[in-house]
Order: sequence, then C-alpha cells, then structure tokens
Amino acid sequence: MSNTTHESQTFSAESYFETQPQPPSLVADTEGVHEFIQRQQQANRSVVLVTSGGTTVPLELNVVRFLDNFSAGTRGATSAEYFLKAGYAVIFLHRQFSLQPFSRHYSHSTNPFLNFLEIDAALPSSSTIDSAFPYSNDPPPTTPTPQITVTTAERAKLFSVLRAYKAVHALGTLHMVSFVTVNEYLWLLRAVSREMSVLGRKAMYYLAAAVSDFFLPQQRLSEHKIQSGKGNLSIEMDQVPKILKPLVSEWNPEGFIVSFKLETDEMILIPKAQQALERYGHQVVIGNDLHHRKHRVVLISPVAADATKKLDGALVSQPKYAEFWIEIDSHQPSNHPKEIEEDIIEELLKRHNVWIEGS
Ligand code: 9Z3
Repeated sequence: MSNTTHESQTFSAESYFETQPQPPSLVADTEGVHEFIQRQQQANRSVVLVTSGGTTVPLELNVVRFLDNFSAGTRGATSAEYFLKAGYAVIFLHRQFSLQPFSRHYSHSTNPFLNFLEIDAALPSSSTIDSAFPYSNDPPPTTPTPQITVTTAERAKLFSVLRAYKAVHALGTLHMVSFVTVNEYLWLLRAVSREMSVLGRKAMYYLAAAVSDFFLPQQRLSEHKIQSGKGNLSIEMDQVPKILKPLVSEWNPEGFIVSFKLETDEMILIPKAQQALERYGHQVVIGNDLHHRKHRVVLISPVAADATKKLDGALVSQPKYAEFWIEIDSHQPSNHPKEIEEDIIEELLKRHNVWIEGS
C-alpha cells in the first residue's frame, strides 16, 4: 500500500475467492462443520448458522493496525441461546473473543464471574498481599481443601445458566467456529453455507455479524508496519463483494436466510432493508438502529408477488414488503431483564416452520 491512488477493482464473489488467500484453518474448520451437520441430520434437527461479532480489515501483512466493525457479539450470542432452547442445532460463527452463548452472562468486562465466588471463611486468609497471589513462592494451602462457593444472590441465576450450558453440551448441539478478519469470515461463510445445503429448507442463516463493506486486497497490503513521517495516510479500499447474492442463489437456494441491516440514521433503515431484499431475494432483513437495537427492531419481508386485494370491486396492489416491529420496554429489571432476541427468535421460528412446510 502507498499514498498513491490505484486502479480500484470491483470484486465479484467469484473473483474475490480466486484472488484472496484461503485461511490455513479452513479445511479443518469445514471438516468439523461437516461432521456436526451429519450428526444433526441423523437427529433430524434444524440447523441455524448464527454469525456474530465484527470483522477486521488488516492494513498490513504483519498486522499492527486494522479497521474494525462495531459489535460486541451480544445479538449473536443471545440469539444462539434462544435457538438452542427451541431445539435447533447452532453453528456459532463468531469473532474470536467476542461474546459467546452462556459465558456471555459473565462477561469479564460487565459481570466478571470472580465477583460471584467466595472462599470458605474457615480458611486462613493471606497475611500479606504477596502471599495472596497465585504466583507467590508459598505453596498453596492443601489442608483443608479450599472450598469455593457461589454467593447466595447469584446462585439461582448461575444454576439456570449452567444447567442449560451442560444440557447443550450433553446433546452436542452447539458448534463453535471463529474468525478475525473479513477474509476469514467470507471464506468460512461460503464453506459453512455449502455444507448446510444438504439440509435444504431446514437450514437457517441468521447473519448478525457486523461485516466490513470495505477491504484491502492482499496484493496491495504493505508487508511491514506502515511508517509515519510521510505526512497523511490515505488508504483506498475496495468494496467487499455482496456475499448474500451467491449465498441465496448458489450456495443454498433452499435455506431460510435472515440478514441484519444496521444504520445510525433511522430514516433510511427501512428503505435500506427493502433494497437488500430487492437485490438478493432472501426471506427476512432485520433492521436495527445503533442506539435502539436492544429494544426495537423491524423485520422486513417480501409479500407474495400476487398479493393484490379487492377493495370496492377494484384490484388494489399490496405493498411489496411487510414490516413487523418488535419492541420491548427499554427499562428492564437488572436481575431478570427481558431480551429482545427472545421475541425475534420466536417470530423467526414460526416463519421458518412455514418455510419448511412450503417445500
Ligand atoms: C447487526 O445489525 C447486529 O444487530 C449488531 C449487533 C451488530 C448491531 P451487538 O453485537 O450488535 O449486539 O453489539 N448486524 C449486522 C450489521 C451489518 O454489518 N450489516 C450489513 C449492513 O448493514 C449487512 S450484512 O450493510
């Protein structure tokens, strides 16, 4: 990369995969997904691919700087739990270190689990700060065996989270795959989508990851850390190919596909969501605006093409797209907050059932 302009290129999905490097772990990740899907197929389960978290765009080959997309992974991790609760098998394609189902309840930044643990009062406490540290030279006390308990206030919540977590692990219905860069995300999305095509209509895609619209092709990346001292830095990026297009038309035309549209200007949310449906022809776009995303979303879906109705004997054409708003109170009790994802998933499950029956 340099400060000079370049011939900007428009990448189709095809040319993208022909020119951009395949991640080294792709083959192993795909094998893991393949086996998972086979097991779920034998158990006659529907499978949902939940994508979650933001993608990065490295600015250097030996990456020191990168562009990131906003997303903590809350939407994806929370939604995955409600899909699991409904009996779906979940492939959780997420940004490394973003929130995950179950452990999200004890995020290190908002709710660290160590705060809910207590050491048995009968044990001698450390006499000095130094001896309290695990890497102290003193051997840890072996008798009596240290007893650690969960604070009474947290016990009920932890119990329900832990019980669900263990149940899902025993059933084997959650499969984790991670990405960091937008390139890894795109390769994985293609590979997982193709694997899921054997499920036909029982495959759902819930694309909540925040995916960069722009990227720097590998061929234009500076090998080493970009040096300062040459004045301003101008970076000209290429557009990430519109990946929903081949997903809908080639990788799994039978799948039930839900994408997300994120905007910061609420006025353009619905037109943008409709535009996406118009372009790609999938089933649902969930529109959310950044500041209200935890309390209000809108599901936009196409209305059947022949949806005309008779009004006073005259044929009146219906709108092409239907809006379905989901809203919850923005003031939720902190001990048991209602999560909007519960209602989103409930609505999607109904629609997915209709989709499956429609086959
Ligand atoms: C979303 O809109 C998600 O709901 C959020 C969730 C990223 C807002 P958090 O993880 O946030 O709970 O903190 N995801 C899709 C965003 C996106 O990149 N959409 C693209 C677009 O809007 C289309 S795929 O153009």
